[in-house]
Amino acid sequence: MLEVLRADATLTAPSPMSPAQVVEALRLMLMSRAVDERLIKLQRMGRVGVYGPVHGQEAAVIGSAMALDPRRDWMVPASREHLAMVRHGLPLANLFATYMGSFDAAAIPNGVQLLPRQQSIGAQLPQAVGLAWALKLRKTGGVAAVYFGEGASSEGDFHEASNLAGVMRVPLVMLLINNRYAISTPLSKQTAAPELARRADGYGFRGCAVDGNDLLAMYAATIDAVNRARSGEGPTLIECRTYRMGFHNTSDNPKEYREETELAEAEQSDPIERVRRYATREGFWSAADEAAAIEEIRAQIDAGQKHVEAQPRPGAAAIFEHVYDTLSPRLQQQRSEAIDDAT
Ligand SMILES: Cc1ncc(C[n+]2csc(CCOP(=O)(O)OP(=O)(O)O)c2C)c(N)n1
Repeated sequence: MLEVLRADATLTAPSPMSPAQVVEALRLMLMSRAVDERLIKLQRMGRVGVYGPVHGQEAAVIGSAMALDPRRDWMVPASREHLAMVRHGLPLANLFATYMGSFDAAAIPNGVQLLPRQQSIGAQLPQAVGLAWALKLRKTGGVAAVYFGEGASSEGDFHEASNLAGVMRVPLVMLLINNRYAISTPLSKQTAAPELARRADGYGFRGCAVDGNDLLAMYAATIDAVNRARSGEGPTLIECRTYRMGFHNTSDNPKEYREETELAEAEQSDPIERVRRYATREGFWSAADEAAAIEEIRAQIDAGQKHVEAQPRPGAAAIFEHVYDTLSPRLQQQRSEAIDDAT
Protein backbone atom coordinates (compact mmCIF):
# COMPACT_ATOMS: atom_id res chain seq x y z
CA MET A 1 0.00 0.00 0.00
CA LEU A 2 1.45 3.35 -1.04
CA GLU A 3 2.03 5.66 1.91
CA VAL A 4 3.84 9.02 1.86
CA LEU A 5 2.43 10.95 4.82
CA ARG A 6 2.18 8.52 7.73
CA ALA A 7 -0.56 8.71 10.37
CA ASP A 8 1.98 10.41 12.70
CA ALA A 9 2.50 13.10 9.99
CA THR A 10 6.07 12.06 9.14
CA LEU A 11 7.08 11.42 5.51
CA THR A 12 8.24 8.16 3.92
CA ALA A 13 9.52 10.07 0.83
CA PRO A 14 9.82 13.70 -0.33
CA SER A 15 6.42 15.35 -0.73
CA PRO A 16 5.05 15.17 -4.30
CA MET A 17 3.05 18.37 -3.59
CA SER A 18 4.48 21.85 -3.17
CA PRO A 19 3.63 23.78 0.03
CA ALA A 20 1.20 25.93 -2.01
CA GLN A 21 -0.57 22.79 -3.28
CA VAL A 22 -0.79 21.34 0.23
CA VAL A 23 -2.34 24.59 1.46
CA GLU A 24 -4.86 24.57 -1.42
CA ALA A 25 -5.72 20.93 -0.60
CA LEU A 26 -6.07 21.62 3.13
CA ARG A 27 -8.47 24.48 2.45
CA LEU A 28 -10.57 22.23 0.21
CA MET A 29 -10.57 19.49 2.86
CA LEU A 30 -11.68 21.96 5.54
CA MET A 31 -14.35 23.25 3.19
CA SER A 32 -15.53 19.69 2.54
CA ARG A 33 -16.09 19.14 6.24
CA ALA A 34 -17.82 22.49 6.62
CA VAL A 35 -20.12 21.67 3.67
CA ASP A 36 -20.97 18.35 5.38
CA GLU A 37 -21.88 20.17 8.58
CA ARG A 38 -24.03 22.76 6.81
CA LEU A 39 -25.91 20.29 4.62
CA ILE A 40 -26.58 17.97 7.57
CA LYS A 41 -28.01 20.96 9.49
CA LEU A 42 -30.17 21.93 6.51
CA GLN A 43 -31.41 18.35 6.26
CA ARG A 44 -32.34 18.37 9.96
CA MET A 45 -34.24 21.61 9.31
CA GLY A 46 -36.20 19.96 6.48
CA ARG A 47 -34.56 22.05 3.77
CA VAL A 48 -32.54 19.19 2.23
CA GLY A 49 -34.05 15.77 1.47
CA VAL A 50 -31.17 13.44 2.22
CA TYR A 51 -27.42 13.93 2.47
CA GLY A 52 -24.46 11.52 2.50
CA PRO A 53 -21.39 13.10 4.13
CA VAL A 54 -17.78 12.86 2.88
CA HIS A 55 -16.40 12.86 6.47
CA GLY A 56 -13.19 10.80 6.62
CA GLN A 57 -12.72 10.53 2.85
CA GLU A 58 -11.39 14.05 2.22
CA ALA A 59 -7.81 13.06 1.39
CA ALA A 60 -8.91 10.41 -1.12
CA VAL A 61 -11.30 12.82 -2.81
CA ILE A 62 -9.12 15.94 -2.88
CA GLY A 63 -5.67 14.36 -3.36
CA SER A 64 -6.94 12.65 -6.50
CA ALA A 65 -8.84 15.69 -7.83
CA MET A 66 -5.74 17.85 -7.53
CA ALA A 67 -3.87 15.55 -9.90
CA LEU A 68 -6.34 16.36 -12.70
CA ASP A 69 -6.24 19.26 -15.12
CA PRO A 70 -9.78 20.71 -15.25
CA ARG A 71 -9.13 22.16 -18.74
CA ARG A 72 -8.18 18.83 -20.26
CA ASP A 73 -9.53 16.05 -18.04
CA TRP A 74 -13.05 14.87 -17.30
CA MET A 75 -14.31 13.95 -13.84
CA VAL A 76 -17.08 11.39 -13.34
CA PRO A 77 -18.16 11.41 -9.69
CA ALA A 78 -20.16 8.96 -7.61
CA SER A 79 -21.92 10.77 -4.76
CA ARG A 80 -19.33 11.80 -2.13
CA GLU A 81 -16.86 13.85 -4.16
CA HIS A 82 -18.30 17.30 -3.56
CA LEU A 83 -15.12 19.32 -3.19
CA ALA A 84 -13.43 17.38 -5.99
CA MET A 85 -16.27 18.65 -8.18
CA VAL A 86 -15.75 22.19 -6.91
CA ARG A 87 -12.01 21.90 -7.58
CA HIS A 88 -12.88 20.78 -11.11
CA GLY A 89 -14.97 23.92 -11.73
CA LEU A 90 -18.43 23.42 -10.19
CA PRO A 91 -19.55 26.59 -8.38
CA LEU A 92 -20.30 25.89 -4.70
CA ALA A 93 -23.82 27.34 -5.15
CA ASN A 94 -24.57 24.68 -7.78
CA LEU A 95 -23.58 21.99 -5.30
CA PHE A 96 -25.99 23.42 -2.72
CA ALA A 97 -28.69 23.67 -5.40
CA THR A 98 -28.38 19.93 -6.11
CA TYR A 99 -29.30 19.15 -2.52
CA MET A 100 -31.84 21.91 -2.04
CA GLY A 101 -33.97 20.81 -5.01
CA SER A 102 -33.26 23.79 -7.23
CA PHE A 103 -32.73 21.85 -10.45
CA ASP A 104 -31.90 24.66 -12.86
CA ALA A 105 -29.38 26.24 -10.48
CA ALA A 106 -27.74 22.83 -10.04
CA ALA A 107 -26.85 22.43 -13.73
CA ILE A 108 -23.18 21.99 -14.54
CA PRO A 109 -22.05 25.13 -16.37
CA ASN A 110 -20.95 24.80 -19.99
CA GLY A 111 -17.24 24.19 -20.27
CA VAL A 112 -16.93 22.43 -16.90
CA GLN A 113 -15.73 18.90 -17.72
CA LEU A 114 -17.77 17.12 -15.13
CA LEU A 115 -20.66 14.65 -15.14
CA PRO A 116 -23.38 15.02 -12.48
CA ARG A 117 -23.30 13.06 -9.21
CA GLN A 118 -24.45 9.48 -9.69
CA GLN A 119 -26.94 8.00 -7.27
CA SER A 120 -27.41 4.71 -9.11
CA ILE A 121 -24.51 2.64 -7.76
CA GLY A 122 -21.91 1.87 -10.43
CA ALA A 123 -23.88 3.33 -13.36
CA GLN A 124 -21.21 5.98 -13.95
CA LEU A 125 -18.52 3.38 -14.73
CA PRO A 126 -19.55 2.37 -18.29
CA GLN A 127 -20.23 6.06 -19.01
CA ALA A 128 -16.71 6.95 -17.91
CA VAL A 129 -15.22 4.28 -20.18
CA GLY A 130 -17.18 5.71 -23.12
CA LEU A 131 -15.99 9.19 -22.22
CA ALA A 132 -12.36 8.08 -21.97
CA TRP A 133 -12.66 6.22 -25.27
CA ALA A 134 -13.99 9.38 -26.95
CA LEU A 135 -11.04 11.37 -25.55
CA LYS A 136 -8.70 8.79 -27.01
CA LEU A 137 -10.38 8.81 -30.44
CA ARG A 138 -10.38 12.61 -30.52
CA LYS A 139 -6.73 12.71 -29.42
CA THR A 140 -7.41 15.52 -26.94
CA GLY A 141 -4.66 14.40 -24.54
CA GLY A 142 -7.31 14.39 -21.80
CA VAL A 143 -8.08 11.57 -19.40
CA ALA A 144 -11.26 10.64 -17.52
CA ALA A 145 -11.25 9.95 -13.78
CA VAL A 146 -14.15 8.01 -12.29
CA TYR A 147 -15.00 7.63 -8.60
CA PHE A 148 -16.92 4.68 -7.15
CA GLY A 149 -17.18 2.76 -3.89
CA GLU A 150 -16.15 -0.78 -2.97
CA GLY A 151 -19.87 -1.61 -3.00
CA ALA A 152 -20.06 -0.47 -6.62
CA SER A 153 -17.13 -2.76 -7.42
CA SER A 154 -19.49 -5.73 -6.90
CA GLU A 155 -21.87 -4.48 -9.58
CA GLY A 156 -21.90 -5.83 -13.13
CA ASP A 157 -21.28 -2.30 -14.35
CA PHE A 158 -17.82 -2.33 -12.75
CA HIS A 159 -16.81 -5.59 -14.41
CA GLU A 160 -18.18 -4.67 -17.83
CA ALA A 161 -16.55 -1.25 -17.67
CA SER A 162 -13.18 -2.68 -16.55
CA ASN A 163 -13.22 -5.27 -19.30
CA LEU A 164 -13.86 -2.74 -22.06
CA ALA A 165 -11.44 -0.21 -20.54
CA GLY A 166 -8.69 -2.86 -20.66
CA VAL A 167 -9.47 -4.02 -24.19
CA MET A 168 -9.58 -0.49 -25.61
CA ARG A 169 -6.70 0.78 -23.40
CA VAL A 170 -8.67 3.93 -22.66
CA PRO A 171 -7.14 6.85 -20.73
CA LEU A 172 -9.09 6.20 -17.53
CA VAL A 173 -8.24 6.53 -13.84
CA MET A 174 -10.55 4.35 -11.76
CA LEU A 175 -10.70 5.65 -8.18
CA LEU A 176 -12.18 2.91 -6.02
CA ILE A 177 -12.96 4.59 -2.70
CA ASN A 178 -12.87 1.68 -0.27
CA ASN A 179 -14.51 3.20 2.82
CA ARG A 180 -15.20 -0.32 4.20
CA TYR A 181 -19.00 -0.06 4.20
CA ALA A 182 -21.74 -0.12 1.59
CA ILE A 183 -24.46 1.28 3.83
CA SER A 184 -24.43 -1.46 6.54
CA THR A 185 -22.56 -4.11 4.53
CA PRO A 186 -18.93 -4.38 5.69
CA LEU A 187 -16.17 -5.20 3.23
CA SER A 188 -15.89 -8.77 4.61
CA LYS A 189 -19.47 -9.46 3.48
CA GLN A 190 -19.07 -7.50 0.26
CA THR A 191 -16.44 -9.71 -1.34
CA ALA A 192 -14.12 -12.66 -0.79
CA ALA A 193 -11.45 -10.93 -2.90
CA PRO A 194 -8.35 -10.51 -0.70
CA GLU A 195 -7.39 -7.20 -2.28
CA LEU A 196 -9.61 -4.99 -4.42
CA ALA A 197 -6.66 -3.41 -6.26
CA ARG A 198 -5.83 -6.88 -7.66
CA ARG A 199 -9.13 -6.96 -9.54
CA ALA A 200 -7.33 -4.99 -12.27
CA ASP A 201 -5.10 -8.04 -12.95
CA GLY A 202 -8.10 -9.91 -14.32
CA TYR A 203 -8.70 -7.16 -16.87
CA GLY A 204 -5.11 -6.71 -17.96
CA PHE A 205 -4.28 -3.33 -16.52
CA ARG A 206 -2.48 -1.87 -13.55
CA GLY A 207 -3.96 -1.84 -10.06
CA CYS A 208 -2.48 -0.29 -6.92
CA ALA A 209 -3.51 0.19 -3.32
CA VAL A 210 -3.06 3.54 -1.59
CA ASP A 211 -3.59 4.82 1.94
CA GLY A 212 -6.71 6.82 1.13
CA ASN A 213 -6.29 8.93 4.28
CA ASP A 214 -2.94 10.14 3.02
CA LEU A 215 -3.29 13.25 0.84
CA LEU A 216 0.25 13.02 -0.55
CA ALA A 217 0.01 9.34 -1.48
CA MET A 218 -3.35 9.92 -3.15
CA TYR A 219 -1.90 12.78 -5.18
CA ALA A 220 1.23 10.78 -6.14
CA ALA A 221 -0.73 7.68 -7.20
CA THR A 222 -3.22 9.69 -9.24
CA ILE A 223 -0.53 11.79 -10.98
CA ASP A 224 1.21 8.56 -11.94
CA ALA A 225 -2.03 7.04 -13.30
CA VAL A 226 -2.87 10.27 -15.18
CA ASN A 227 0.60 10.39 -16.77
CA ARG A 228 0.35 6.75 -17.82
CA ALA A 229 -3.11 7.33 -19.30
CA ARG A 230 -1.94 10.45 -21.19
CA SER A 231 0.97 8.58 -22.70
CA GLY A 232 -1.26 5.78 -24.06
CA GLU A 233 -0.61 3.18 -21.34
CA GLY A 234 -4.32 2.72 -20.63
CA PRO A 235 -6.36 2.53 -17.43
CA THR A 236 -5.28 2.23 -13.80
CA LEU A 237 -7.35 1.04 -10.87
CA ILE A 238 -6.47 2.84 -7.64
CA GLU A 239 -7.89 1.31 -4.48
CA CYS A 240 -8.06 4.16 -1.97
CA ARG A 241 -8.25 2.63 1.53
CA THR A 242 -10.14 4.94 3.80
CA TYR A 243 -12.98 4.85 6.30
CA ARG A 244 -16.46 6.37 6.24
CA MET A 245 -16.35 8.21 9.56
CA GLY A 246 -19.88 9.55 9.28
CA PHE A 247 -23.19 7.82 8.68
CA HIS A 248 -23.99 6.48 5.20
CA ASN A 249 -26.53 9.27 4.89
CA THR A 250 -28.92 11.25 7.06
CA SER A 251 -31.37 8.29 7.12
CA ASP A 252 -28.77 5.88 8.51
CA ASN A 253 -27.63 5.04 12.04
CA PRO A 254 -24.24 3.27 11.94
CA LYS A 255 -24.44 2.43 15.68
CA GLU A 256 -26.82 -0.34 14.57
CA TYR A 257 -24.09 -2.21 12.70
CA ARG A 258 -20.60 -1.14 13.77
CA GLU A 259 -18.68 -0.83 17.00
CA GLU A 260 -17.91 2.61 18.42
CA THR A 261 -14.31 1.47 18.97
CA GLU A 262 -13.89 1.16 15.22
CA LEU A 263 -14.72 4.83 14.74
CA ALA A 264 -12.46 5.87 17.62
CA GLU A 265 -9.61 4.02 15.91
CA ALA A 266 -10.37 5.65 12.55
CA GLU A 267 -10.32 9.07 14.19
CA GLN A 268 -6.66 8.45 15.05
CA SER A 269 -5.89 8.67 11.36
CA ASP A 270 -8.13 11.59 10.46
CA PRO A 271 -6.93 12.74 7.01
CA ILE A 272 -7.30 16.45 7.79
CA GLU A 273 -5.45 16.30 11.09
CA ARG A 274 -2.57 14.51 9.37
CA VAL A 275 -2.11 17.30 6.80
CA ARG A 276 -2.62 20.00 9.42
CA ARG A 277 0.17 18.55 11.59
CA TYR A 278 2.50 18.15 8.64
CA ALA A 279 1.92 21.66 7.26
CA THR A 280 2.24 23.22 10.72
CA ARG A 281 5.49 21.42 11.41
CA GLU A 282 6.90 22.48 8.03
CA GLY A 283 5.95 26.07 8.86
CA PHE A 284 3.48 26.86 6.08
CA TRP A 285 0.26 26.59 8.15
CA SER A 286 -0.70 28.02 11.52
CA ALA A 287 -3.70 28.27 13.83
CA ALA A 288 -4.17 31.84 12.56
CA ASP A 289 -4.16 30.63 8.93
CA GLU A 290 -6.76 28.05 9.83
CA ALA A 291 -8.99 30.56 11.63
CA ALA A 292 -8.85 32.88 8.60
CA ALA A 293 -9.55 29.98 6.21
CA ILE A 294 -12.56 28.84 8.26
CA GLU A 295 -13.98 32.36 8.23
CA GLU A 296 -13.61 32.61 4.44
CA ILE A 297 -15.10 29.16 3.96
CA ARG A 298 -18.10 30.06 6.09
CA ALA A 299 -18.69 33.20 4.03
CA GLN A 300 -18.47 31.20 0.78
CA ILE A 301 -20.92 28.60 2.11
CA ASP A 302 -23.34 31.31 3.31
CA ALA A 303 -23.18 32.96 -0.12
CA GLY A 304 -23.78 29.64 -1.91
CA GLN A 305 -26.77 28.80 0.29
CA LYS A 306 -28.27 32.31 -0.07
CA HIS A 307 -27.92 32.15 -3.84
CA VAL A 308 -29.96 28.94 -3.92
CA GLU A 309 -32.56 30.25 -1.48
CA ALA A 310 -33.13 33.22 -3.80
CA GLN A 311 -34.04 30.91 -6.73
CA PRO A 312 -37.71 30.38 -7.58
CA ARG A 313 -39.01 27.01 -6.31
CA PRO A 314 -39.33 24.54 -9.17
CA GLY A 315 -42.95 23.85 -10.10
CA ALA A 316 -44.52 20.41 -10.42
CA ALA A 317 -43.76 20.34 -14.16
CA ALA A 318 -40.00 20.56 -13.50
CA ILE A 319 -39.80 16.81 -12.93
CA PHE A 320 -40.56 16.29 -16.63
CA GLU A 321 -37.70 18.50 -17.81
CA HIS A 322 -34.13 17.63 -18.86
CA VAL A 323 -34.69 13.94 -19.57
CA TYR A 324 -36.52 13.68 -22.91
CA ASP A 325 -36.22 16.13 -25.76
CA THR A 326 -39.84 15.36 -26.71
CA LEU A 327 -42.27 13.97 -24.16
CA SER A 328 -44.24 10.85 -25.12
CA PRO A 329 -48.06 11.31 -25.19
CA ARG A 330 -48.26 9.44 -21.87
CA LEU A 331 -45.73 11.74 -20.20
CA GLN A 332 -47.45 14.78 -21.70
CA GLN A 333 -50.66 13.61 -20.03
CA GLN A 334 -48.92 13.03 -16.69
CA ARG A 335 -47.37 16.47 -16.95
CA SER A 336 -50.78 18.13 -17.49
CA GLU A 337 -52.21 16.18 -14.56
CA ALA A 338 -49.29 17.22 -12.32
CA ILE A 339 -49.82 20.86 -13.25
CA ASP A 340 -53.60 20.58 -12.63
CA ASP A 341 -53.00 18.93 -9.24
CA ALA A 342 -50.56 21.65 -8.21
CA THR A 343 -52.93 24.50 -9.12
C1 LIG B 1 -28.06 0.28 -8.50
C2 LIG B 1 -28.27 0.60 -7.06
N1 LIG B 1 -28.43 -0.40 -6.16
C3 LIG B 1 -28.62 -0.11 -4.86
C4 LIG B 1 -28.65 1.18 -4.42
C5 LIG B 1 -28.85 1.49 -2.94
N2 LIG B 1 -27.58 1.99 -2.39
C6 LIG B 1 -27.35 3.30 -2.19
S1 LIG B 1 -25.83 3.59 -1.59
C7 LIG B 1 -25.45 1.96 -1.57
C8 LIG B 1 -24.10 1.49 -1.06
C9 LIG B 1 -22.99 1.95 -1.93
O1 LIG B 1 -21.76 1.57 -1.39
P1 LIG B 1 -20.41 2.00 -2.04
O2 LIG B 1 -20.46 1.76 -3.51
O3 LIG B 1 -19.32 1.33 -1.29
O4 LIG B 1 -20.36 3.59 -1.86
P2 LIG B 1 -20.48 4.48 -0.52
O5 LIG B 1 -21.94 4.76 -0.30
O6 LIG B 1 -19.85 3.70 0.59
O7 LIG B 1 -19.75 5.74 -0.83
C10 LIG B 1 -26.50 1.21 -2.03
C11 LIG B 1 -26.50 -0.28 -2.12
C12 LIG B 1 -28.49 2.21 -5.39
N3 LIG B 1 -28.48 3.51 -5.05
N4 LIG B 1 -28.28 1.89 -6.70
